[in-house]
Amino acid sequence: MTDDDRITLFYSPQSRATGTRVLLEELGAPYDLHVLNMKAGEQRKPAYLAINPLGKVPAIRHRGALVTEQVAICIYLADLFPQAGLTPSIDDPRRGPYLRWIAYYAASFEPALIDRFMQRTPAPVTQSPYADYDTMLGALEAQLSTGPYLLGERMTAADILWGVAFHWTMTFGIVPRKDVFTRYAERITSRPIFQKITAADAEMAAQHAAACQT
Ligand SMILES: N[C@@H](CCC(=O)N[C@@H](CS)C(=O)NCC(=O)O)C(=O)O
Repeated sequence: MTDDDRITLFYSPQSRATGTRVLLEELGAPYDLHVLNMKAGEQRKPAYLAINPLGKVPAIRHRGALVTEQVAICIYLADLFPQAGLTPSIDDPRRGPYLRWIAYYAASFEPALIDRFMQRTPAPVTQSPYADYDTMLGALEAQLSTGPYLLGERMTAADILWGVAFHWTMTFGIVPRKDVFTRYAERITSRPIFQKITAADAEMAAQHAAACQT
């Protein structure tokens, strides 16, 4: 293991980067945090915009290459540590559905979520990337009902992405607290690593808030 093998995670607590950190821990990956105080607007300063022009976290740097976008990072990291058993191999029949549901997160779920959160009138079903909100969520509900995990009996990196997402979207009241979603999210949020990162996030977020008051 060289220094170059360590992963740098551009991070802010209680954000979409939290799921990436949980995944890194579940994979047993060597990583360092590059923390941005988003309350102080550090993500919009030139230094970070030179790394990610969108000013968003998560982003990771590994062996000199930069990866942004949660779903790309999720696939990349799980493939990097196959020994952790969180990614179906390329010839595993679950590989296609695994990629499907990870892509679904960014391509269908998030656009629907933001439309719903902003109370915007969605595009007509034939032009909307996610058809309509109820259909988009209904497809997920049907898949999760086959459980316990998205792809059946074994947890994958996709479940970390989705479990953390259901947790925060239900907390914000954007996704309804249906039993199937609640039980699914709890499978991830009850894990010691999620609990540990949540506690560390609360502490870091409080420090960030305090730093803004001085
Ligand atoms: N498309 C990005 C979105 C990431 C994103 O929205 N991150 C939020 C944190 S939850 C962010 O960095 N917001 C800071 C800002 O826009 O100022 C992804 O999927 O990774």
